[in-house]
Amino acid sequence: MKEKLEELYKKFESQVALMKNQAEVLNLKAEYLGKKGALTETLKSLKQATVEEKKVIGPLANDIKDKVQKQVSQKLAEIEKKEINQKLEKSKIDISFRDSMKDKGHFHGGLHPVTIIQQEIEDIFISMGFDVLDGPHIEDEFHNFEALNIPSDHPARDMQDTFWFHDDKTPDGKRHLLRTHTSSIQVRGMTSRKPPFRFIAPGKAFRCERTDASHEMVFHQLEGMMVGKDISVSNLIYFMKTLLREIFKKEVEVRLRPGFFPFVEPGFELDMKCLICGGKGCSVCKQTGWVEVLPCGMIHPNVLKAGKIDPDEYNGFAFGLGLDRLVMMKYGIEDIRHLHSGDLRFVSQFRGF
Ligand code: FA5
Repeated sequence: MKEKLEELYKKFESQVALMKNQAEVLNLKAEYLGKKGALTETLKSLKQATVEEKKVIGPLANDIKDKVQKQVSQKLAEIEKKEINQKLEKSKIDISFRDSMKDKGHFHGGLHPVTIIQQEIEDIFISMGFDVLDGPHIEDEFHNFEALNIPSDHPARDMQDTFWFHDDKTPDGKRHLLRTHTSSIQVRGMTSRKPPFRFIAPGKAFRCERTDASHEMVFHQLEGMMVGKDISVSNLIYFMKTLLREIFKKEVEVRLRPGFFPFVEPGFELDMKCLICGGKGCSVCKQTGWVEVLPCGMIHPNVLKAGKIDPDEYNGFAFGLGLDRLVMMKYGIEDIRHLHSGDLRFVSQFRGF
C-alpha cells in the first residue's frame, strides 16, 4: 500500500509538470482528489488495512494528499501569472513612438512654465484647504478699484497704468478696463461665500507699462485671501513662507517691509533674495539683491464691507503673488520678455516637451 501511494504521487508529479492551462490542472486534480479519484480510492481501501498498517499509511496518505493540493495551487498560480504576462506583453505601449514622431518633425504640445508653476501653487494651496477661483479679464472699475478702497479721485489709481475701454455709456453706468491685478476677484470671492473661507485666484493681469527685464504689459498674478476670526500677521507669514519653501524646495531668504496698498492695512512687501545673482545685484533685482514677489497685508475693513462681511466680527489677510517673476527665480531666467516671446527654443526647455 505504501509503495502504491508513493508511485501514485510520482505519477502525479510528472503529469502536473506537463499541464499547460488551468482546465488541464483542474481535470488532473479531479483524477486524483475527486470522488472517484485515484488517491481518494486508495484512501478508501485503507478501511481494510490492519491497525498497524493504518498507523503508517494514514499519515503518509494525508501527507501525499496535502502535497497534491499544494502543487495544484502552485501550478494554477504559475499559469495565471504566465497568462497575465502574455496579455501585458500584447498591450505594451511603444514609447519609442514619441521619438520616432520627433524624427518626422512632429512635436506634441507642452505646458508653459507659468502654467506649470501656477498648477504647482494651486496644488500647494488646495492641500492647505483653499478653493481656486476665476474671474473676468475685462472688469468694471468697481471690482478693480472702488471695492478695493480706491475711489476715482484716489492717487493710488496712478500706481497701476490702466488699459481703459472707451465705453463710458455701459448699461451699468460703470467704466470698464482690462483688470490691472487679480485683486479684482477679491470682492467676487467674498460675496459668493460665508466666512470663514480661504481661496486663491490665479490669472492674467494687464498694465500699460514700459517693458523691461522684470516688467511686462501682460503678466500673471495669483491672488489669495483668508477670512475668519482672529487672523494675524503671523498666519500670513506662515502661509507665505510655506508657499515659497514648497516651490523652491528649500528655505528661501525673505524680508518683509512696509508696503502701501489701499486695500490692506497694514500692508507689506515680501521680497525674496534674488536667486539669479544670489543677492549680489543684477538687472532683474535692479541691483538691490532682492526681488519683490509677494505684496500682502491684512484686509482693510472697507474691503470687507464691500464684500458684505462685518469687519467687527471677521478679519483676514490677502496677497498678490507675481507668477512670472517667481518663474524667473525658479528657473534662473534673466529677462521676463523671454517668457511670452513665443520662441519655441525657449519654451521647449520646460517639462512637458
Ligand atoms: C498688486 O497688484 C496688488 N494687487 C497685490 C496685493 C494683493 C497686495 C493683495 C496686497 C494684498 P503690485 O502692483 O505690486 O501689487 O503687483 C504684485 C506683483 O505682481 C508684483 O510683486 C510683481 O511680482 C508682479 N507684477 C506687477 N507688475 C508687473 C509687471 N508689469 N510685469 C510683471 N510682473 C508684475
